[in-house]
Amino acid sequence: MKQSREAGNRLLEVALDLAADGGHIGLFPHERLDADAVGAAVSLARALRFQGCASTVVVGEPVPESLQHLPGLEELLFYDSASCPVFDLALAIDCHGADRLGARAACFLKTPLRGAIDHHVHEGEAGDLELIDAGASSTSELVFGMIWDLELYLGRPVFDSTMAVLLLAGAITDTGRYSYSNTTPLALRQAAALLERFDIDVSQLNYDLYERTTVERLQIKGDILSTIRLAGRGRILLAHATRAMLDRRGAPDDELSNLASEIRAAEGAAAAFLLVEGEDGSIRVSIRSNSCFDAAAFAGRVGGGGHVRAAGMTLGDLTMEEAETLLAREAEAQLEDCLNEGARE
Ligand SMILES: [Mn+2]
Repeated sequence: MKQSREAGNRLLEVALDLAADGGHIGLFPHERLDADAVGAAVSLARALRFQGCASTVVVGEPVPESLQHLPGLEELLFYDSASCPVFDLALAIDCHGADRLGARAACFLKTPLRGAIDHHVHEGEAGDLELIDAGASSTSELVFGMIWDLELYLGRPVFDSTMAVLLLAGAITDTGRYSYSNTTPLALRQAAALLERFDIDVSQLNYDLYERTTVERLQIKGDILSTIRLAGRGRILLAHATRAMLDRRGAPDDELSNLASEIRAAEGAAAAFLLVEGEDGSIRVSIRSNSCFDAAAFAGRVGGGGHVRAAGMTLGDLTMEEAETLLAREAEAQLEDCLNEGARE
């Protein structure tokens, strides 16, 4: 906690120095934008801009339809390899570095001075300009802390209503509406502070983030739930969506990962896997876990990552059937191991 505050303050110092020198900061949220990545990035960019520091959020894809209700998105810069500037400081947001930036990695790496703000589990020491805190419920929580400290330092308000909605959206989605085990007193206090200061329609925000749906989405949800199969004596649940299934319903695949959490809710489930076929034929896997099953460790073995209870990875060169069989076998083995370990302790 103390360390992450120091790292945040270090980042702010560098940013304010850059502001004085006419510097330019680039913020790079991870690909497959979610509310936390975009909310944290845009909020921090605004806060820095108000201090006179040119700040640009560089994205590689249009904001998914499900997030277009968020404010402040008009300022996003769409990445274009020809025009991507060299920044004075480049920050990876809600990810640790270039590997989750897709095509923007080259642009990010072009800037010699780089840092990150992230709450995903990461091996190894954080660098000087890296605020990495796996104990934080969201990157929005970390950015809230930075802006809060900036206000204390400057002695005047920095938050605005756009940041308030964005940071709340990031916190709400990353904590599953303050229901996941990562929900901390701090996350709730931050929400309270934002609601005290700004007139936010929480009910509308929750509807926009969670409830708004379409008939196509309800149908594809039904299709996917009907594919659930069991492994590991019923403790591992796997479900999938092929391209053909998505195309048949004309459903976008941008918010299916919530379904993985729904599947995990089945009584007795230790781990839930949702496999979604991408347009390039690769298979994106969302993992949600209960009990001793470490989703981040599982995903990490094949280049994925995330959190203990929620992680993801991508598999290539496998059919859906092969991928499910492989995941079922590997997950059974990991579950056996962690159950045995627990029994020995
Ligand atoms: Mn996040």
